[in-house]
Amino acid sequence: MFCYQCQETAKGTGCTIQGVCGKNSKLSNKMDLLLFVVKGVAVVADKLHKEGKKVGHEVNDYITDALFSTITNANFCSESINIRIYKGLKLREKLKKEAAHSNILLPDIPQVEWHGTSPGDDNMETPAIGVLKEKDEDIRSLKELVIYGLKGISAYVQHAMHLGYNNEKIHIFIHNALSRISVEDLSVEELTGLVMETGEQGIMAMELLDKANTENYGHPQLTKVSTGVRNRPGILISGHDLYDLYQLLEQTQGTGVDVYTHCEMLPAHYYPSFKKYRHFAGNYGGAWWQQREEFEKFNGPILFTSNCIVPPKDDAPYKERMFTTNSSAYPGCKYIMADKFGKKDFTEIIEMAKHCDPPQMLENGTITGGFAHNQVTDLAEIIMDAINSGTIRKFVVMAGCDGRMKSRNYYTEFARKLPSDCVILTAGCAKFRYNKMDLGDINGIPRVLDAGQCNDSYSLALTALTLKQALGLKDINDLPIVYNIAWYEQKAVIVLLALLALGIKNIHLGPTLPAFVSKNVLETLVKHFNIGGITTPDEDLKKFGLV
Ligand code: FSO
Ligand code: SF4
Repeated sequence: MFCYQCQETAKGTGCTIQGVCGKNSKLSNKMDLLLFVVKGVAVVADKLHKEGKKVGHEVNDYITDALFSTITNANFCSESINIRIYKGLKLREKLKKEAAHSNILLPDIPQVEWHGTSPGDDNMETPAIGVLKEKDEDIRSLKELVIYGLKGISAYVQHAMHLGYNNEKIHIFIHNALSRISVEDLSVEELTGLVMETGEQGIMAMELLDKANTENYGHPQLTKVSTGVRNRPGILISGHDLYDLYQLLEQTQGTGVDVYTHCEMLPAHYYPSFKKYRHFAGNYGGAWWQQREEFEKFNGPILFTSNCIVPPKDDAPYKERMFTTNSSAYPGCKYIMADKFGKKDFTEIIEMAKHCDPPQMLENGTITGGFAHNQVTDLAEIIMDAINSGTIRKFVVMAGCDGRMKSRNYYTEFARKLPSDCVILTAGCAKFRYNKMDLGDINGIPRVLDAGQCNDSYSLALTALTLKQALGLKDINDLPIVYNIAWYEQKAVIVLLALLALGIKNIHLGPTLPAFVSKNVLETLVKHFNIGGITTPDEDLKKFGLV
């Protein structure tokens, strides 16, 4: 195996024996094979698009789901990856028939020609396909950067699609980008262009999901979320899919079971439509990587609607209470399938919950959030007054992900040491490093403004554009905003590419720079965007002009 797609990759270079995330080499190789098959489907779909043929929605569904299933911590189930491999081969053959019918010539490449062996064969003979097949380090780096960006886009688009929102242009781009990577001999310059285009599509994907979420559930509002527990059994829901949460809340009404959010589902509490459910009890625990300890204490069933799954220990008592859905899966855990209308039946989870003890209390406080673009626009006048009077001197975007590494204490320290005239803008699970600290407020504006999930980084970009307009600035980089972003997996990659596509410069990325960014690619990023890493909180506070 070779995988270097996330921040926690072994030795900061690549996992080669076993993934730090828990993915074993067999699963990793299988995911490489799935990506290989996905590329074949995309090549044929792209050819059909170019000849003006319509490609059915099953291709869009398949490719977004398959890419999402290979995101860090989304899917640990070899069997479910196998199913996707064979589904892809079948779909590709169907598309090839359509191409032949219209006399469309297809490239003669293994991704289009390979037929696999028998379904479920773990030792299937596979073509040489992994990341390292590309020998040129810079080309490999740029190709992987595009692929990781596409994985992030796929995740966001999938959540939007569940709510009935879609954008065909994004799918056509995904197919074309995968096809170009597979078929063409792209130069560094061409691939750099493709990376930037991926960022632009990332903005569209986040915009689509924002529209889907807000048109269905209203605009997030300033909200205090309880972190305590009640005395009834509960179901814990994690991940990012608001449609799953909606269905679960509907089905648990009047059952005597409460619903709690974990990690990236916390921002669901900010949406007006979810506030009406009296059994929507609060948020339980911290960031995704703390789940082993927290899930044990929760006592009730846990539903994963996307990443991030931490493989439970063999004897973990909560293992039999774990359920997955969408692109996520874990061996031995029950998978909840949607019917053809996207509806899910959560009866089994609810029935299980009824026989569980109520959650053990971990803490008893509140978390404040809900500062997505609409709420910030409502507060624009107060914020502008505070900027003009110098009460707010700087904003610091500290969006992104949290992770296990001790080095991430940097972000807690950084937030704690930030001068009192600075406000943090955040989104994603990175906030769990500082969102329970009392950092106070400025004229009633909390010093941590949480826009929501990682995809709500889109809101942070809109906030920056609103401020730029209000301050009459020509360049977004003239704003009093510093970017100090934490990354972990591929959704953070697309957020980063989207910010670059918006022309945002001077982004600091940590706790370490991506292993998949080669020396030369990094030099290009530094030259054009002045991207940098992090050092220590004290040094960086000085370097960023905050103290
Ligand atoms: Fe975090 Fe996990 Fe949202 Fe990611 S829970 S790390 S970037 O999946 O998606 O912020
Ligand atoms: Fe390693 Fe990250 Fe890949 Fe898992 S996802 S195998 S931790 S690089």
